[in-house]
Amino acid sequence: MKNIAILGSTGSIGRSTLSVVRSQAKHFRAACLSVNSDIDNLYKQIKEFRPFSVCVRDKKSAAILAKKIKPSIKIYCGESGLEELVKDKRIDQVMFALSGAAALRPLVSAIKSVKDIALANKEAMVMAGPIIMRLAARHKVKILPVDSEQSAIWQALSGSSSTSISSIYLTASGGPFRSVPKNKLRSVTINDVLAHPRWRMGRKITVDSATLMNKGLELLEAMFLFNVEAEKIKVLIHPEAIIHSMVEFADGVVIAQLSEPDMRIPIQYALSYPARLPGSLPKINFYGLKNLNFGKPDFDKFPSLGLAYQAARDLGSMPAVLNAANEESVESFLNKRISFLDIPRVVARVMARHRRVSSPDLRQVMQTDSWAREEARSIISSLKS
Ligand code: MN3
Repeated sequence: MKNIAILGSTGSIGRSTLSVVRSQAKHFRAACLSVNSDIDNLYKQIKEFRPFSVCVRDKKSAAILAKKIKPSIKIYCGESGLEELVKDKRIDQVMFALSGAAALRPLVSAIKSVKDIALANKEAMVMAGPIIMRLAARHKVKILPVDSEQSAIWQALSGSSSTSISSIYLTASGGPFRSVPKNKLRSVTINDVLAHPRWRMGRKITVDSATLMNKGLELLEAMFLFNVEAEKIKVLIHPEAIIHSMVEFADGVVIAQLSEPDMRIPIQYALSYPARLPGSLPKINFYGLKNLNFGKPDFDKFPSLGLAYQAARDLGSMPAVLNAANEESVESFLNKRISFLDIPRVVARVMARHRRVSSPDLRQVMQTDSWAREEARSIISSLKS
């Protein structure tokens, strides 16, 4: 029985993780839960899963929750609360299902407390990949990828050394605007963006999927997780989302990972690794599959992808700038303060203004993150007026 802490338990990945825990109750227990603001659903989850501890955003939410649940369940609050929660000796593995840069400090804390990591959050790895990987190696902690593409690459590699890789094909569904002409993108609305063809996800990642920044973040994440340079990672549009990524080795052999597009599959493997558990997850019906299509991404239509490649060549503090400027722009787009096409414009301008630090430590990464957010906000307010 593995005790799992699930950070971000009411989000899309969090709920899928709890669904895996529910269906594999002999193997996993939801030992700790955390949410940002969804106290009502957290309360329902507490009643069903009876965790040791939970974490909420602030003292006010903690006080509301404390009146409703048993005093034996410890309540933490805020980012510092998450840093404390993950230290609990009873926890075996921490699922990072929360989105955004807020995952970075709790991730560092979990690694230092020698907890294996199931990583669905991309932003922390994009910001501080080399620091996280060094820290994990030092503490002998496994970082098990949950994102379907990273899980696919990890499974395709299954122990092969990164020196034998000739290319990684990072597959992309292409998002909701794959077949929409470029001149129509000017007028897209939040509702157009949130109608993703293949995956139901949180709002931030859904916008990132529409701009293809999601693939850009995955490019950076894959570089750090698997120690591969940007030039070897190719984005491949694959609308059916059946192949979740592939590795081509030096001898020309390609190993792909295929499964139904259902996040419970990579989530369960990150929790059960190295075992593969039988269960009721959906399986591919190859006899019903007519076509698998592949194509090149359109860098002209989706400038965010080119910006991510630029950050991937620059490295140092640049990926943290890309991430922070993108998070701020997406937030502003969701609040209807900027247009869809403004998102990459803002990111490009913040990157152009950045004076890169070549190998930043954690403190410099955090400083870069705050600097880039301030720059993005000031550019956004100048765009508006
Ligand atoms: Mn993905």
